[in-house]
Amino acid sequence: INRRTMLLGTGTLALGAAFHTRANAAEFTYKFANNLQTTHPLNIRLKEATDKILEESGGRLQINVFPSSQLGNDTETLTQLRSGATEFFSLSPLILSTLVPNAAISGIGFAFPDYASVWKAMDGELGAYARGEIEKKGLVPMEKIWDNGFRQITSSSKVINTPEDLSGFKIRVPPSPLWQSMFTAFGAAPTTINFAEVYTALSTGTVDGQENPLAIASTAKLYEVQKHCAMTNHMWDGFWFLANKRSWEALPEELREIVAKNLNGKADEQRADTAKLNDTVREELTKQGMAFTDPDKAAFRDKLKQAGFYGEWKGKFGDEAWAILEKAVGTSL
Ligand code: X2X
Repeated sequence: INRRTMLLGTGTLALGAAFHTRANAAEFTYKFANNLQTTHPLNIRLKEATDKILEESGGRLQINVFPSSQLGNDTETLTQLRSGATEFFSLSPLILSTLVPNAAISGIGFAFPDYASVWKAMDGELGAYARGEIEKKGLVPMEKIWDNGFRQITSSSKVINTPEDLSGFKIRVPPSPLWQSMFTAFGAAPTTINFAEVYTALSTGTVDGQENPLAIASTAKLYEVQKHCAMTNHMWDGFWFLANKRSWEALPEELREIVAKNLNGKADEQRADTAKLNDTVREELTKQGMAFTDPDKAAFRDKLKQAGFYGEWKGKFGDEAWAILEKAVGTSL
């Protein structure tokens, strides 16, 4: 008896415990990474969607959300998504362009005049084109892109009113050739920094400014380290919801349907929340001490034209992609 029985007993207990845990755990436990704070509409609506997915799957699929770049910065997380270490990730089309070059086409400066034209394009032919490019690289994009917003330029000291004010301006841009190119065309001095490191870079003075929609200036508390904001609306940006292909295909069809239904289904509410926040939060930021300017946007667009920005990117994206963009926005760029 003794030793042998005791070991056997312990073994049985351990097995029993493992079995018990198994019975309560989901059949699939996946991670969803993103770079935004929990207070941003993307995370609020994403939490609602993943709660619904758990419920509607009868507890079979649990998607745990990791906000604020908890699993790594965007560049690192894209690598994890490709290997399957992270199953889901929401990413700007422009950062995704480091893997899928033509995904960046929706981020061309001043392409969209308003949200109506954005959603028409992204839920239409332009979005379908981008998703096709993403699929070719072995990632699975959800049908609906979520909103980040129209981007504005903030600065720690300098007031920005004209494109000339950007001359030599040390500005952070996300890791993407298109962003680097746009701010080089403006005459600024852009530095590539992942969003996870932006607050620190601004507070230590590595860079003097950054550009993001107001919803992010607010939820990421950039007003603590930035003084001025120029409402340039220089481009629109969103978040593709991406899945690792093997992880996606490992889900039975009925679970894939539940995921797609809920992630796509929450997009409209998230877009409405974000647009509203981008619209209303200026007053809040003013109270926090930020000073706003409303520059002539046409001057900034002209600066890009003169610098050859549009011609250069038309060449890079190719005539086919450029034609889809121009058709979507209804003008020649
Ligand atoms: O990195 C940024 O600035 C952000 C949060 O807007 C993106 O994800 C592109």
